[in-house]
Amino acid sequence: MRLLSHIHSAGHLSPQASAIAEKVLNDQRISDEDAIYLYEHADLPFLSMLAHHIRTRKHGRKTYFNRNFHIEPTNVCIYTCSFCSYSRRIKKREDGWEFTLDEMLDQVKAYDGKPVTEVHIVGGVLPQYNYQFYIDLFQAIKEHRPELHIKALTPVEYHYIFKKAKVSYEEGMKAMIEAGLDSMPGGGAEIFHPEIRDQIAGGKCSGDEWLEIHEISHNQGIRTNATMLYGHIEEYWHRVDHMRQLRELQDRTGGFQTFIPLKFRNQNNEMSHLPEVSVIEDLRNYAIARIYLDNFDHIKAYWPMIGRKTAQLSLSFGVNDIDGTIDDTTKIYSMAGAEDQNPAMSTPELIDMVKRAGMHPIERDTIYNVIHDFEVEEFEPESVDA
Ligand code: V47
Ligand code: SF4
Repeated sequence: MRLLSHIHSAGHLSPQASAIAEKVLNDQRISDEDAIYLYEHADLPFLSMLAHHIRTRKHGRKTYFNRNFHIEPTNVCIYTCSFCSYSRRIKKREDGWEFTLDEMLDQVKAYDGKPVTEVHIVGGVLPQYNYQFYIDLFQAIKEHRPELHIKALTPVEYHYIFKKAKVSYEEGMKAMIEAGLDSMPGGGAEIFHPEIRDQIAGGKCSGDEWLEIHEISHNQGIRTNATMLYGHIEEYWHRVDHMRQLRELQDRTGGFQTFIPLKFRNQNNEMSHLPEVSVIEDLRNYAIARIYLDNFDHIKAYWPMIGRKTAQLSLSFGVNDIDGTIDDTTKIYSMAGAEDQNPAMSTPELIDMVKRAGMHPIERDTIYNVIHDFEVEEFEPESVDA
């Protein structure tokens, strides 16, 4: 309770803010109204204190990253999400790419002998990338490198390919897992509420369908992530509604690992007229997510999207994961105007970034097993590839 009296003495807290602080310090869940109050009224120091308290209670100073690379099968897409800077509509595909299965396998083979632990596969939706294609791809990757963790596709792709193949979500997810799928990334969530989703998500799966496919995946034993695309046309209550649905699903299954807020970037898309939110708003959003999502273990700042400096700052606002090395294998954010046009960070750079923020760097695998603890180990270039 010393922190509570410190918080009180730091300024005049409103009765609502004081009641929220008491809940957090007593390890109690905050309500939707509390979260909306925080979005509308709470200042940065107050949010930092509460979020950092929770992050420290859960993880101490531990900050996780992994060694990963992405495969983006295509940047052509049948959907028309208005925030997407990446997809080339079917009709104008001059600068579009469509990799074959063999080309994707070659991208995996390029990492032979390198200590990556995860391949993250996500891209546009096209008819030729169908149910059988992904089964064959996952099997081929596992045949080549069985220990490489496959984190692939989102309910956007699964909903589309399962409908076309006329298989149920249950049957489809079971087949994908049997073929080698190890976990699902958090993409495609955007904002669940139809009032916003119908305006931005270009006809892809609904919020309910997204949640259902994650629930089925959890019930079939794989872990998944969740994202929220914020800072465009949504209001604060839409963000809280989105996080409430994630928190409720997590209460039922416990299958989510990490929540990843994704800041809307406004270059080269149909919503370019909207300004991007400030860094202050990014930090407030990370902190409120950490405070509200009490049943999520991890909050991730995805550095290729948010930028290295904000990712470093976010570690004092509830964030305890900064994704991975990436190795310049994703184009989604550089095309949307993120600072890093060729996103790649070496392991020493990630370690340095975390240490300079006063935190404790840990290399993890996708499901948070510790691979290297860089507080107790020195980084050894000859034993581990940068
Ligand atoms: O669903 C697309 C977002 C997501 C823009 O699970 C945009 O570990 C901002 O989900 N501005 C895909 N965001 C990426 C994703 C992801 C990334 C890293 C790690 C994980 C994980 C998941 O990217 C899409 C969409 O919400 N997005 N365009 C844009 N202009
Ligand atoms: Fe297609 Fe995904 Fe872009 Fe939407 S966000 S248009 S589903 S690639």
